[in-house]
Amino acid sequence: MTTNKSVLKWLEEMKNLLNPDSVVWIDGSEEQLEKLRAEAVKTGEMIKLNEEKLPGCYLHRTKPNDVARVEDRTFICSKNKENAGPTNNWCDPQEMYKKIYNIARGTYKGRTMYIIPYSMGPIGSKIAKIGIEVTDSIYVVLNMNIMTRVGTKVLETLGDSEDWVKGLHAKCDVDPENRYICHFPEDNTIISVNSAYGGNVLLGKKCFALRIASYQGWKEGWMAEHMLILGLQNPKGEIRYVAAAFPSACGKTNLAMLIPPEYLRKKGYKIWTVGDDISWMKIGPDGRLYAINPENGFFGVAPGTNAHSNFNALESTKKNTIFTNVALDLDDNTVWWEGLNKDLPENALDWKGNKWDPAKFDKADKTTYAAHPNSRFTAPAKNCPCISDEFDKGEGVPISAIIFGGRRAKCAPLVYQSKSWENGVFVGSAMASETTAAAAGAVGVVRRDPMAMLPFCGYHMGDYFAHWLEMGKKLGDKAPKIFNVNWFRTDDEGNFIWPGYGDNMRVLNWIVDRCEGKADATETAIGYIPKPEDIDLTDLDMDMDTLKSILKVDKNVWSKEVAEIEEHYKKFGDKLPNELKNQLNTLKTNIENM
Ligand code: OXD
Ligand code: MN
Repeated sequence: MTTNKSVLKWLEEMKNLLNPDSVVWIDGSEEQLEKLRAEAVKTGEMIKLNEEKLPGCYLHRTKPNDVARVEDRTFICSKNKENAGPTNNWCDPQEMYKKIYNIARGTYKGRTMYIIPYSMGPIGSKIAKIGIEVTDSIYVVLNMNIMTRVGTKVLETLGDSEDWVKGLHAKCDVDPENRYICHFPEDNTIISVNSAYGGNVLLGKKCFALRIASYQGWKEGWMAEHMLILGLQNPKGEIRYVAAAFPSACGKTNLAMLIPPEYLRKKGYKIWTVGDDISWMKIGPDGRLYAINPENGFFGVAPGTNAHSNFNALESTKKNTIFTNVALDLDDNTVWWEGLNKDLPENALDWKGNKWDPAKFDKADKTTYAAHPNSRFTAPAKNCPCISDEFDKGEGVPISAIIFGGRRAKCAPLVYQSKSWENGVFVGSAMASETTAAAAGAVGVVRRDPMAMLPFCGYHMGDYFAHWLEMGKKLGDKAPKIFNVNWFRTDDEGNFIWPGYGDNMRVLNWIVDRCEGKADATETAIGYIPKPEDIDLTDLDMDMDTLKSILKVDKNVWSKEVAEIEEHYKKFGDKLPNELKNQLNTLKTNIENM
């Protein structure tokens, strides 16, 4: 398939290490993929779903101990511990290579080694990069085929270049005690053992497109961010692009595929999806920031996805999709998950493959759920009814605004604009949210998650902040404006006040208007908030006072917030850029003077 010496040399090493019975190059042809699907069905690795209702769709179940990313077993193995920083687990690279090679050694015996050449980003794009993943899992091959661009063309594009990322995945015994997801940024290498769950084994996604790529971006002067990208089309047909970072499972996929409220649709407003999870951004020839979505599909959380919350995502899953850990409706061989609809299936298997009893279903008890709370769909992006024309083009889209956000019941207002790029970097660096089911561990705890990159930044986060500031200097007055949103303010009973979903379009419109100099704002201690009358409430059951309540910046809440940010910043020690220290001091003074 290739004469690239660096590729062949590494593959030889991998073969010697893993000892497979056979080796198969993934060429990307439908014929080969179809054979693999048939094999996976034969061995029970995948279940073929109803061909009429869900053509080309399959269900896969992971082991119950392997259902989410494992941050405590994820390592950044830079030569120098300091370079991994305070937010990553670190291990000396030589020690870690030794440890995981010992775990992986010989484990492909009796199995096939699949070699997947893949491109993150449209093949040949100047912003795209190439990786090669070896795996012993057909599920991984088929998911990678949806999530990235795979096959012969990728190798042709790579040619003799040594600029590619090595990825080794070995399923081993799926033993959680010996599970390691390791990144060697200085070697462009990823190794994942003892897992078969998407986020840990689809190495193009979090491992390459965020952890390794963030490091590459730092070294090469670009950015790899945990951001959706959307295009907002106005009635004149103009499209403005926005990138937005939210911690896992805060509704990124929903925002990326938003359907505007009817009265705005009638006027001609529309959202186009470029990406739902990751954005690679480079400064273009005109000095603006251009973004591509390096992925080719959506690895979305299934529970809660329905025709109201995300019609476009649901549509995307209707063909050629792989479902993981959802319930199987035996009546018609389709899938089901909590929140899909109100009709609990009478005759279904739960995500573990056991008979499910709808009578025992208790919303408050997740152990009674039919689908795992972090069950997923892997759907081709081209299935999405609102996929942008720009999605498959390599040039990227010019970004007008960057949005940060998180789940904050009481703190951040519905939306505010930072006062400058530096101030925006400060806002991103202090981001916080409640944890969700996307990562293993406690759910519902508030944690700081700078730029939503806490689990994904492949180097010292202090350096990462400095890189953001540096990018701002390069961009100058062409820099995107930076905003913060919070859809999750709650009332005293804990109910969400803002309706969210499609109605978030009302906030996006204000953001884009601000970028175009068309909307007014009120300066507050934390940034610019909208004049309440500038958030259009047409057709919404919300009065001005309620809107004002979620635009409010509360002195007591923010004094506490400042103290917490001070604590959070201590972690970064000397690496915390002075600009951010100054930003924090300014905020502190502003709040004191409120
Ligand atoms: C995801 C995440 O996208 O956990 O899966 O962020
Ligand atoms: Mn994500």
